[in-house]
Amino acid sequence: MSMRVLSIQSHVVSGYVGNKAAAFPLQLLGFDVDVINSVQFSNHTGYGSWEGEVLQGDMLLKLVDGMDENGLSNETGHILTGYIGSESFLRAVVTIVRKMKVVNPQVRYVCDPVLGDIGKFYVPEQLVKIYKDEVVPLADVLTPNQFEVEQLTGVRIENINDAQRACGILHDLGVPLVLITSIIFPTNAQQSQDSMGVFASERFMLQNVSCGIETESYEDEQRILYVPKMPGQFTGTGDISAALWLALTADSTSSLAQKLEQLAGTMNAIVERTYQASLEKLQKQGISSLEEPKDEATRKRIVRSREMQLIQSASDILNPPLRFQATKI
Ligand code: PLP
Ligand code: PXL
Repeated sequence: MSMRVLSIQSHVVSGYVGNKAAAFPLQLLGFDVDVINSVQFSNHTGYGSWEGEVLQGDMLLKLVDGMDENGLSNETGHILTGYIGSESFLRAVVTIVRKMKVVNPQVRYVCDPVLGDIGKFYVPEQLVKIYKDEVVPLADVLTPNQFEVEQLTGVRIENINDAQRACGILHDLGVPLVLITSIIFPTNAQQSQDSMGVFASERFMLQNVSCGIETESYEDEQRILYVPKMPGQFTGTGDISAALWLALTADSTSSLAQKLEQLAGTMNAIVERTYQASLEKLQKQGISSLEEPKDEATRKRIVRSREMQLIQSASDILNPPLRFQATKI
């Protein structure tokens, strides 16, 4: 399989979200990354203020036309998309993915359907319908969080059965592999208060021949593991985990459980390192990390202290520490 990824995501000058979060781990793991910046901002929007420009859908199509003129998009093996803020840009992405899949049916589309997080949208709500009707059927791999799965399927996820059922609906829409990057079940004996579930579901199509008649059936394989939830809000974890999941699932030699364990091991190491670094930085600045910031400048310093320690985590990306065990459902 081609080791070239086309990653269409945000660029931030300072910090690690979007392409700044995805390109480094992919490159470290041996992928060539063709990078299209959907926005160029000074920093992520969690700071509350930023400057920069947004790429329009027609400009995205032009860039890919330019690649086509030089035969460059033929080499793409994987397309990765993350946060997309407008209908026109999402439609342009759909056009590009369709076109690339016609030229090369082997291209894998890994889609992080960024909509929002528990109870709130980051993007216009109209995008839900486009994701459901046009994007999900094109995706080979989908990496939603709990809120996004609920929006895309209409299933409220309160227990493992609900997660299974929701993934089944996404499989029915045409996506063979779903990773729910974080789930908090309201009640679950296996899940402690400060942990969250990471859930993977893969559908295998089976061809059966019986009495000369060919029929198709399927089998779903599902695995879950639980990781500790670090206190505080971190930005960019979803972007890093989608990139890592692209890399892990490009390799067909390991099992679904192993991939999930490697993903969670690396993510936990990165978030843990980020959390410790944040505590240290804030302590030096005389800010208690748990207190509600009294002013905007302090809040921005806290957000800054929580930028992902991505570069510092290179060895955990190359050699995922195995800290958690996935279980079969
Ligand atoms: N933190 C850890 C430890 C994880 O394993 C993952 C995903 O695998 C995430 C965070 C990503 O969570 P989210 O997509 O909600 O940012
Ligand atoms: O991590 C998602 C993301 C992507 N792009 C931009 C963002 C964020 C999160 O805040 O601000 C520009």
